[in-house]
Amino acid sequence: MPDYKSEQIRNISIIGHGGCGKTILAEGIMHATGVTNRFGKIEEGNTVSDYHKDEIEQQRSINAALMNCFWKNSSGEKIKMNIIDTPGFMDFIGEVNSALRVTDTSIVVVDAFKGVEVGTEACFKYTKKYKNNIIFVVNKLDTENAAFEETVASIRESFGSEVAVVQFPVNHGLGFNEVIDVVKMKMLIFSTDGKGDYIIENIPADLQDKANEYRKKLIEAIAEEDETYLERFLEEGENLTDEEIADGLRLGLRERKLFPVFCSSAITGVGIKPFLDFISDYSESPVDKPAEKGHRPNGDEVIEVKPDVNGEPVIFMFKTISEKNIGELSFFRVYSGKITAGTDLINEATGKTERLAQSYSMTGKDRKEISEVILGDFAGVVKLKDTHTNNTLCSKNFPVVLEPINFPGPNMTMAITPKRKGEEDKLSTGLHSFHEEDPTFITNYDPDIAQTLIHGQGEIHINTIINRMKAKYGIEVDLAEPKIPYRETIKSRVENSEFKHKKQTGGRGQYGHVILKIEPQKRGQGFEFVNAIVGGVVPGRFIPAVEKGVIDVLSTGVLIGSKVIDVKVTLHFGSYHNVDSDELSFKLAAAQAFRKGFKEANPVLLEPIYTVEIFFPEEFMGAVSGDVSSRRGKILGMEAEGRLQVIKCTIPLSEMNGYSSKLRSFTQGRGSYTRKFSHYEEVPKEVETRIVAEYEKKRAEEQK
Ligand SMILES: Nc1nc2c(ncn2[C@@H]2O[C@H](COP(=O)(O)OP(=O)(O)O)[C@@H](O)[C@H]2O)c(=O)[nH]1
Ligand SMILES: [Mg+2]
Repeated sequence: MPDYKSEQIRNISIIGHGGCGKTILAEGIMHATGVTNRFGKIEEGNTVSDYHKDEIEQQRSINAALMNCFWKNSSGEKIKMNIIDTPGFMDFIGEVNSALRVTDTSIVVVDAFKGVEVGTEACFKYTKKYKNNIIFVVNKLDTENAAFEETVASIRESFGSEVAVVQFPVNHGLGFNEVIDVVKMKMLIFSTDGKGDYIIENIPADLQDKANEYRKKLIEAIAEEDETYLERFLEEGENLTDEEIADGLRLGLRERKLFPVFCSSAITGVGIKPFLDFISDYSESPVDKPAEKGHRPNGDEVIEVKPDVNGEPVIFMFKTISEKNIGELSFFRVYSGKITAGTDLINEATGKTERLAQSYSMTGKDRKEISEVILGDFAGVVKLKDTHTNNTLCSKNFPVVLEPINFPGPNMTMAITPKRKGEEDKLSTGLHSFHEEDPTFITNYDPDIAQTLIHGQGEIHINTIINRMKAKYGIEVDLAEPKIPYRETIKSRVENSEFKHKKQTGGRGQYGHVILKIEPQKRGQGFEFVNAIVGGVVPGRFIPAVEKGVIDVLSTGVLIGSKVIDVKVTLHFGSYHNVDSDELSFKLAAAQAFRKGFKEANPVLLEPIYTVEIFFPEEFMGAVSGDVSSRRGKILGMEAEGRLQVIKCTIPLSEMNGYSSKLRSFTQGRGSYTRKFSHYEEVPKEVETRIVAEYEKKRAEEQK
């Protein structure tokens, strides 16, 4: 049994734009709380969280990393902290999503020079959905150009008046080690050896006014949270008691009415301990959380899963990783009851029973066996039969499926083939296992274009997968833009398209003769075959062969080998030979007659058109809309959504190559888009001519 209770657990995610210092902050926390004796460095590839080979090589986080440590709150009670360090790069936003889904408090790290960045906003957006308590940490205050006030201004501009400074730096810039705490109204002087220790002194006289000013603002922010505070504030001015301030901080944090701002230099350990104190004292424990929402496995009726330490066990799988010598490792949070070694649970996604033989407490790549996982706690478990990210496992007495993590849809699609023939199956196995680890990576085989496709968040995401494929499975691959699923159809009618298939070679000959009427159908009406033969000029037994002959051409195409759609074919005349006619002859005759008639019937190419919604800051309007036009796009509407502009338009799929990277690059990373198949439309003549010419050239080369 662990020596802490669920009330003593804090589940924390560290989020923010790439490079603001999240991983080092996590490292600093591990060091300051005594988990590690050595302070890892990004450049040396030895941090607790970035331990995967690709993370060390790229010097950035790719996977959310789990770790834990112990701290004490102001009453001397032990606090267990489960911490998830998340990657900041937009391509790995799925990892941020999973982390926010299962943590109660988020530390939002902001670079003291750069202020709020694209990634800060992108991550913060998800904290609203999962209602995390928020703490801002202005990091890298030890850098020469660190600008605290400007950074706070940018935080307030992006995230609102709830932002309240609880600390400000005294000597930010090189050598930074002093901070004024405006809750305690003291000055904290830190050691800079990474251990995070500090001594407390009185606020120097020359900083007293500034401290009073910040304290006043903090108290105003607290007063605004709640009627009772406001009344007290109006009566007493800034003289709320310490207790009232503490209650106000607690309430503000939980109700997201107060986003306190802390100071740090993660790399020297400065500032870390005070915000650990703050989280320990004020932020929500798992038992403070409202009930989780779920539903019965076979119904929609909402069921509440209360954070009950004695409840039936319910756990939620938030991440799966595949480790070299261990195999699959799944991380879960307990949402009701507790888990002991050997607990049998049902995976409601598959209906299968899973035995949780051994659970582990995780810190980076290190794991420690634990005998019991209590309500609210995190743990890892190895080799479950059939359990993946987003699955709920529960006791058979209380079947429930918890709300899944809502992963963002893909932004980029590529066709993938192994470089070496014969590795197709191995490649497919690998791709599917990557999907289990990372649900934002998707793979499928598209029979329409006969290609295996992979979908991801962007170029870096896809490249990461490709590199892993090589490292883990030894498979090298080629990537290509997916083929466009063009369609072929006709615009006018041909009354008589005739073909006589006749062969006289020695013994029995071949004879089939048909006349077809070929006409266009309305879009979406599909293919129709009509038998209008009278007087048995084509005997009934050959009619199916005629239809088959036409259908074969529908799938192989006439112009560029794409599917033919929306045509009506009527067989209305023909002839046969008593001895030589057979099914094959009629099939060949019908195929030829159809091909010939199709070419005469004003054939056209159709291309898939997507509805696209593009989100971006106003200042990029010219660039975004100009780019849409250059892609043969048609703008359907524009509107403002919050601080962003939205363009709704249609764009042909064939014009969307590499769109996600391009949009990011000309909106400085701030643009994003979603797309959805809409309909098929005729390809403009000049484009069609080019496509047909390319197709014919390629065929000619293949036949050489
Ligand atoms: N000077 C300074 N550098 C820092 C600090 N925190 C992180 N860094 C450096 O900033 C870079 C990015 O840090 P990292 O923790 O990987 O950022 P992440 O992408 O947010 O995880 C690394 O080179 C770190 O050593 C800090 O407080 N001060
Ligand atoms: Mg990192």
